[in-house]
Amino acid sequence: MNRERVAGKPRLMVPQTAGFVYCPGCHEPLVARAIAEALEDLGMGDNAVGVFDIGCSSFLLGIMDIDSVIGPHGRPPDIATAVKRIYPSNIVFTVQGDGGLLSIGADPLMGVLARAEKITIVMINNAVYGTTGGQMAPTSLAGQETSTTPGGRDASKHGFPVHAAEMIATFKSTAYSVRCAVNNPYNYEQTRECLRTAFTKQMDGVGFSFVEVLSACPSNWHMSPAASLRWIEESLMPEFPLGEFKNVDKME
Ligand SMILES: Cc1ncc(C[n+]2csc(CCOP(=O)(O)OP(=O)(O)O)c2C)c(N)n1
Ligand code: SF4
Ligand SMILES: [Mg+2]
Repeated sequence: MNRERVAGKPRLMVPQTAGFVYCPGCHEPLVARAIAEALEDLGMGDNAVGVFDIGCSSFLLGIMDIDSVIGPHGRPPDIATAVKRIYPSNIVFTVQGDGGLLSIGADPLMGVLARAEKITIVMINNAVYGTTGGQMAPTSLAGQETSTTPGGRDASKHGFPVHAAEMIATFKSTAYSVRCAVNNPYNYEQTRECLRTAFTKQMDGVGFSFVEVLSACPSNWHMSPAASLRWIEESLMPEFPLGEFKNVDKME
C-alpha cells in the first residue's frame, strides 16, 4: 500500500546537539519549526539570517540549520539592522522573548521602528521571563502569579500587560503586524502562513514586519503541558486576541 507523506521534519531543523533540552510542552521548538517551514516554503533557507536573543529562544541556535548569530540580551534588533544593511537580499529576522523585546530590549525595538528597518521580529509571548525562573514580564496577565508577583500581578503596583502587536501596528514603518499561536494544528498552520507573509513583506522591501506568537511555558506556569494549552485558550487569548493588526503593501 502506498503511504502518503503528510508531515516530516523540515530540512532546516537539525537534531539537538547542544546540552540544553527544551522543557516538555514548551512551544518554542514549534515556533522554530514554523520558521523553518516558512523559509523552506519561500526557498530562502540558504539566504536567511536568524538573530537570537538571550532567553530560551537562544537555543534555536542549536536546532535550526541556518546562518545565525546571538546577541546580548535585548540587542538583536540592532544586530539584525547591521546584518540586513550588509546583506540586503537576505531575510533577516530576530527571535526574542517578551521580556527581551519589551523591557530589556525596548530601546532597540524603538530604534528599528523609528528608522523603518526592513527586518522581521518574531516575539515569543509566554507571559513570563522563562529562562530565569518565571519572573513577571511586560506581558504577564492581571492577577497572574509569577515568582516576582507571588500574590498575582496587581495593576496598582505592577501595571498592565503590554500588547505588542497592536502597539507596533501604530507605527508608519510597520508593514505587517500579527499575533498567532501554535496551540493546535490549525493555529500552527496559520503561524506558518503569517511568517511567510512577514518574510515576503521584507523580501519585497515594504517595511518592518512583526509576528507575536503565544507560547506555552509549562515549567514556569506550574502546569502540565495539557493544562497549559487550556490556559492559553481560556486566559491568554482573551487578553491577547489572535489576528492581523496591520497589513499594507506600501509604507505611508
Ligand atoms: C541585560 C540583561 N539583563 C538580564 C539578564 C538575565 N536574563 C537572561 S534571560 C532573561 C529572561 C528572558 O525572558 P524572555 O525574554 O521573556 O525570554 P523567555 O526565556 O521567556 O523565552 C533574563 C532576565 C541578562 N542576561 N542580561
Ligand atoms: S523555561 Fe519555559 S520557555 Fe524555557 S524551555 Fe522551559 S517551558 Fe520553554
Ligand atoms: Mg518570556
